[in-house]
Amino acid sequence: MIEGIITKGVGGTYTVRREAGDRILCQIRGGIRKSGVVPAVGDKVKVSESGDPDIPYVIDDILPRKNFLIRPSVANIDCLILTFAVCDPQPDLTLTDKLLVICANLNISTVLLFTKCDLDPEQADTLSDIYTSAGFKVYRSSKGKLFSSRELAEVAPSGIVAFAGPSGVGKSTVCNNILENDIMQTGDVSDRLKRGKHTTRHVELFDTKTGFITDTPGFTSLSLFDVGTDYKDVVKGYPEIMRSAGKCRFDDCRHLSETGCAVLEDLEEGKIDRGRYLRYREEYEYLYNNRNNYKRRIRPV
Ligand SMILES: Nc1nc2c(ncn2[C@@H]2O[C@H](COP(=O)(O)OP(=O)(O)OP(=O)(O)O)[C@@H](O)[C@H]2O)c(=O)[nH]1
Ligand SMILES: [Mg+2]
Ligand SMILES: [Zn+2]
Repeated sequence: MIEGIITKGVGGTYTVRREAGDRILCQIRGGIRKSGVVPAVGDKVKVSESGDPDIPYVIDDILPRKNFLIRPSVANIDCLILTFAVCDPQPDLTLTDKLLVICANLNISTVLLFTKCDLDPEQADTLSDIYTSAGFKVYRSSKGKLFSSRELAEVAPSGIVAFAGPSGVGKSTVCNNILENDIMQTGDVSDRLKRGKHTTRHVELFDTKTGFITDTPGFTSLSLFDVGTDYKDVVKGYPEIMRSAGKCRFDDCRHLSETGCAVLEDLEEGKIDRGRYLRYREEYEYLYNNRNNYKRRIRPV
């Protein structure tokens, strides 16, 4: 059996890149389908010949996943680059922070990429400061100085790197820059709605000098409740709150209004960004108040 990695899946037919670098077309063995596991881009698989000249190989086995993100659907991510524009479209920091919570809980390492910094350098500085002091690695991209292969190699020296974020922020533009090829179609931001037009529709892994990148379709909203995040796990997306929490008087402090809460003290002293804190509190309270409705969850990520 030959091992490879799924780089693309369309209508039940999968493209697998073999170790040698060539790509083959595969169908999947019925048994896998019955087990309920849906193969995803990024899956490491074992394949053998199928005997069918149209789709000459068959996926016999999917190796255990290191992690799996449902939306975008990618397995075995080594680093997720959360991509947001500083404007056009305006950044939705609630969405940014929710994605950070999800990735932290799935053990997916993340960095932030703020794009279109040429359009509003001041906003770029403000956002970079907020997230750098929270404890994240932040990169910037602008017209004329797009996020590059050199920076990509710094983010992840090998493995799978996925770009995720809202529509129209420039994910495909950055991927094209890294691949030195206009392989991904890009689209304007709508003048009327001030939103992207969902130009990218599928997920595909491309070879880079260091591993793989994948562009992903943009998305607009996300519910931590739907993906099954526990209220106790919200804090994992907030390294700055976890840092201060070590000094809280009570071990089970929720950092809402408890006496001796070091997070609230650090917030008053300006050591924690108020916007970030308020988003933590809102999400914590929402999930806490709905904690008994978890059966309604769609499915855990
Ligand atoms: N000014 C400026 N415009 C940019 C920058 N990066 C991308 N754009 C423009 O933003 C628009 C959207 O870019 P795309 O790369 O298609 O965005 P996307 O994130 O892939 O969008 P979806 O595929 O819809 O999710 C295009 O018109 C790009 O030319 C940048 O750094 N500065
Ligand atoms: Mg795109
Ligand atoms: Zn506290």
